Amino acid sequence: EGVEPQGYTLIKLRIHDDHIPAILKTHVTSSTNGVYLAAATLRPETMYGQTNCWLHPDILYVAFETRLHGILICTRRAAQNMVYQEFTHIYGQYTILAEFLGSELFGLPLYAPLSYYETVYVLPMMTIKEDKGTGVVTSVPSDSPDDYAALMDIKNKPNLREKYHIKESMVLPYDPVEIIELEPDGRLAAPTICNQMKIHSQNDRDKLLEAKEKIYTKSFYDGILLVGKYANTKVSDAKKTCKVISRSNDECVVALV
Ligand code: A2H
Repeated sequence: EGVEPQGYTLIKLRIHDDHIPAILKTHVTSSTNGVYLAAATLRPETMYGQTNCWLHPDILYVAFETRLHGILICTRRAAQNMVYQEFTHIYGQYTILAEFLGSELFGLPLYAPLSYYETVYVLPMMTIKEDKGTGVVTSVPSDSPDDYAALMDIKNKPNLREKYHIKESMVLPYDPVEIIELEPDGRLAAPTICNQMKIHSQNDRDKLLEAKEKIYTKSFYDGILLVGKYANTKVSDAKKTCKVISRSNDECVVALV
């Protein structure tokens, strides 16, 4: 797991222009189409429920210029995979414009496409794997037990916030958004299952694995979307359409990473 490239939807979370890191600013011209964190997801239909973006503090991320998608930030491994999928001007070639540890990007404000929240922030998640996806994860705590547990950690632990210079205002106002109805778990499947199973933190690995298995397939086959263009359709049906939309939409793109 995690070594072979897999087809994910990449969600482009745009860094607010006035917060673009200084060392990237010199590369941003009027023709640059924004600077984005490229998050890999298997659940693009949950974009409405994004509350933040996760990076691992100690993973190294690179920024590189693409042909159609502005400057993207992700792991070097993921960038290398994209270079062979016509993401860059010259097939197989790319230039790294800057490198960052995840911890250097914490607290940056982002626009997350379709999210209920106008601005979301970059926050730390300790369980991100370097060799999976892009190393960037968009957080949907309503439907992902991992995201919910990590959000509870950063909300409930002032020491963790202090360590990474995260302000209260970047986490406390952000609550899970009701986006999918799942009987009998209701409209917040991940918080419900985490509370039932007494999952207290992102470090409860075994329990989280069990929680994910319990709701993941169920959400796909039985979940009903509550919001957006596909409100009142089943997740499994909306997903087919979402995939097609992603390809023509400048907010996300499908890639093997
Ligand atoms: B999913 P698979 Cl709402 N390290 O997106 C840890 N986790 C990562 C990752 C990495 N490097 N890259 C991606 N992921 C997460 C949404 C979501 C996801 C929901 C519900 C379940 C879910 C919002 N986060 O995944 O091992 C991303 O979280 C449960 C399987 O390739 C991505 O999709 O199967 C998922 O794990 C990919 O995991």
